[in-house]
Amino acid sequence: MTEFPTLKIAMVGPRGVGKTSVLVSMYDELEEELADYGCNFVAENRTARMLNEQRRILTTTASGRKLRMNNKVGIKASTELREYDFSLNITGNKGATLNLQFVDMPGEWYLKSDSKMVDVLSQSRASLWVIDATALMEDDGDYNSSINEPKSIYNAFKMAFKDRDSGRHDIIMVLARAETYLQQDRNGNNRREELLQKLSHTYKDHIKRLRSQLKDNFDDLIDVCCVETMGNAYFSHFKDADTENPQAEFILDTKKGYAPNGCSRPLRAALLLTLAHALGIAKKGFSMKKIGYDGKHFARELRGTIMQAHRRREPWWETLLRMFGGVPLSDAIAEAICKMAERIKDDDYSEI
Ligand SMILES: Nc1nc2c(ncn2[C@@H]2O[C@H](COP(=O)(O)OP(=O)(O)OP(=O)(O)O)[C@@H](O)[C@H]2O)c(=O)[nH]1
Ligand SMILES: [Mg+2]
Repeated sequence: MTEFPTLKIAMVGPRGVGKTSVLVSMYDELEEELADYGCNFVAENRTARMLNEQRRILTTTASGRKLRMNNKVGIKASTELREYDFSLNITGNKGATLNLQFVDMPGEWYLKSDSKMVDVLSQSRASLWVIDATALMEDDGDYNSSINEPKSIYNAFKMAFKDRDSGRHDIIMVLARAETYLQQDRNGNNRREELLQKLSHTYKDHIKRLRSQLKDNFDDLIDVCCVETMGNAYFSHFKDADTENPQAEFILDTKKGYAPNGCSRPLRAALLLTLAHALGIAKKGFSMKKIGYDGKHFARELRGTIMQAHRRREPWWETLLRMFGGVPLSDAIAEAICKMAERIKDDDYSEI
């Protein structure tokens, strides 16, 4: 049996935006969600140990009353490249699995255009570009450049893909620390649309340039989703606002504690986009937002395409068959994929 290449996903973003935290919370949510689909999402031993340790820190941080972004509390800044390995298979089947690897690098590497970072990015199938939502939204976005460093990230993508002439790379923009803007007020409204508009407005030039320079590697849409990594941290103010190092301060909801929400969205997007492209159903302009309008329709289309590929004995079918351990195809795979797609809600994704 030939090995299915690992699906490699790079975590992208400067220091302290929450890359490592997103990974921890994503695993916590996804493990549960995929179990509902009859799938196993398993962290390799080393990965599980690393995640457990980081989760412990995140949970302790979330139990305080206040949090200041100064790297004195909470998850420590990453100092080396770490690979987080997972596998995905159907419960009860010993067949081959889909292997996933998230590569988490120190944010600093993005600022100094580290060559290892460029290599990782260029070899990845997708990237989760983590953006601190509070830097975009608060104080007129004055600190967005220094906190989210859009220019450095743009340069990183440019360096990674300028010499690559084929192969897709999906970018999923992940708005982290977003709970302040997703909570509902008394009238049931939230500030999600405002947040998405701010993102669009602030990043449109960078995205436009990325698209025009790297058009063979990027589709015209980039997916966006919001995540709540701790789920209980609400923005209060910027401390030392007039210095070079403004630090956001958050009030934590102690009753709620660590309550991640929406963190499985980025991986769901990466998985479904990979499947959709591999199976050829993703036409130009395809995005998770489009799927989001009608998850059931997408599931049906995906199921039909899988069947056709199976009949024609195309390689992707073989891969999918192995991924789900040789279970009678139509039922098990279509079922898992349908459930995954149907779960997508209208407000899960947006596009830029
Ligand atoms: N307010 C708030 N803070 C969070 C949240 N999730 C994580 N943090 C805090 O943000 C800090 C930085 O997060 P990390 O995940 O280490 O950031 P990173 O992008 O991996 O940073 P580097 O490793 O330095 O590149 C941590 O100390 C966490 O305690 C959240 O949802 N809200
Ligand atoms: Mg980190």
